[in-house]
Amino acid sequence: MRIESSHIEKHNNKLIASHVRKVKQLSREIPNTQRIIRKLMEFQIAIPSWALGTGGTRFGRFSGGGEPRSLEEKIEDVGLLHALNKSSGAISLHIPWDIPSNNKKIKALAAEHGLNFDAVNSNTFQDQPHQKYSYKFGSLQHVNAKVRQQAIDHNIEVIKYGKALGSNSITVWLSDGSCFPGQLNFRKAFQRTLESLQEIYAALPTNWKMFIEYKAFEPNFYSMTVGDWGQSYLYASKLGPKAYTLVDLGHHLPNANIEQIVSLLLMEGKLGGFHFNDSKYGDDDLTVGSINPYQLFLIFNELVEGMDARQMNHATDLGWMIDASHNVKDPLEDLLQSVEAIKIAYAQALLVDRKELNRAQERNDVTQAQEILQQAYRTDVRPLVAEARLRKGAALQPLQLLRELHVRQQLISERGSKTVATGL
Ligand SMILES: [Mn+2]
Repeated sequence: MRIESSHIEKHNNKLIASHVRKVKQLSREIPNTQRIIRKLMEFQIAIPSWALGTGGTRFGRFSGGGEPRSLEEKIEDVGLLHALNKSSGAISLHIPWDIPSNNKKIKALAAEHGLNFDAVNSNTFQDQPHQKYSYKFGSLQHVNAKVRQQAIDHNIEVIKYGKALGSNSITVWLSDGSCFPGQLNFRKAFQRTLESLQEIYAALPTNWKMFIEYKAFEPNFYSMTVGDWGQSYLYASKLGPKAYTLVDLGHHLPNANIEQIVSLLLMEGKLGGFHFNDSKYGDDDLTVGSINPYQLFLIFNELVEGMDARQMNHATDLGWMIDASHNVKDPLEDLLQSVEAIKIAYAQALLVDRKELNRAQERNDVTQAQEILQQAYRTDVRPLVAEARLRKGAALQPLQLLRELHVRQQLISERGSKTVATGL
C-alpha cells in the first residue's frame, strides 16, 4: 500500500490549528527555534531491514501478520514510515537475509520511496545453508584459517552488494568470543581478528567506512572478542582512518556511562555511528526512549557538543540507525515511536545553553549545570519535531495517521496473516 499526500493533508488539516498555537508559544519561550527546526528536518534515521517483522526470543516468536515477505516489501514498509514522518529516509540491509536479486530494480524501488541505502551488515554469527565451515567457535577469530577466510570472503561480498546499491559503509558485528575460561587465548584471538579485519578493510572502496560494533556479552558469555568500546577502538585505530567504532546502546554492561564513551570517541575522531534501542537489563532491543529517555538525551547532549567541537555535520557525518526487536508491538508503530524519541532527544540537546553550561562547569557550579541540562530535557519540544515534519510534507501525528489508515489491516489483506519476515 501507499500513503498518498491527500491522506497526509487531510490529517494535518484537522490538527493544524492547535499545532500552530503550540509552535508560536514555544517560539516565544526558546531562542533559535527556526535553527532547531531546520536541523530536525535534515536529520534522518536508517531503518534496519531486519526490524520490519516481529522479533522474538529464544523462547518463541509471535508473528503479527502482514509482515514483509521480500526485500521489496521491506523497502515498501520503510517507504510507509518515511511517507508518514519524512525522517526515515534510509534502509540498512542485512546480508544474507536481504540479498538483492536485481540491484537496479531494488535501487529504483528505494528511490521511488525517497530512500537511500545506509550501512550494510554482514553475518558471521549464524551458519547458512550450504556453508562449508561452521562459525560455532567464531569467525574472524577462528583457530582454523579456512574458517577465517570464509568469513573474510563473506564480508567482502557484503561490501560488493553495498557498493552496487550506493551504500558507503559496512557494519561488522562479531559474536566471536568464548563461553568458558581457558577456551581461548585472548591475545591470539585478538590478533587473528585484527588480521582478518585488515583483509576486509583492504577491500573497502575509497569513500567507505567500516563500523566495528562491540558487545559486552551474548552469545558468548565468558569473553567477547570485540567486547567493549576500548577493544573496538583498538581495532579501529590499528586498521586505519576508514575504521570507526559503532555504539549500540544495548551492548554495554549495566549502568555504563554511554554518554562519556560517546564524548571520548568523538574527541578522538573514532565514533562512526549508532544503533539506537533501549534496555532495562541487557541487550533488550526495546523501543528507543521507552525505558530511559533521560540517558538518550544525555547521549545526544554529548553528541551535539562533540560534533560541534569538530565542526561535523549532525545529519551526515555519523551513521544513525535503529537496531531493535519488536516482540509484542506492531513493528511499524514501534519504529515510528523510536524515530520520534530520537528526534525529541536531539531537539532537547540542541536546546541546551552551551555557553551557560560551560560557565557553570568552569565555576564548579554543579547545581546550575544540572539545572541547565534539565531545563532543556523538561521542555516539551514535540511541537518543533512536528513542525519539522509538517514542513517536509509529512504527518503531524504519524502514529495516529498510521492507525487512521488501518495500515496493518491493509498489509495483512495484501500479504496474508501468516507471513514471517527474515531476521532474528
Ligand atoms: Mn546493533
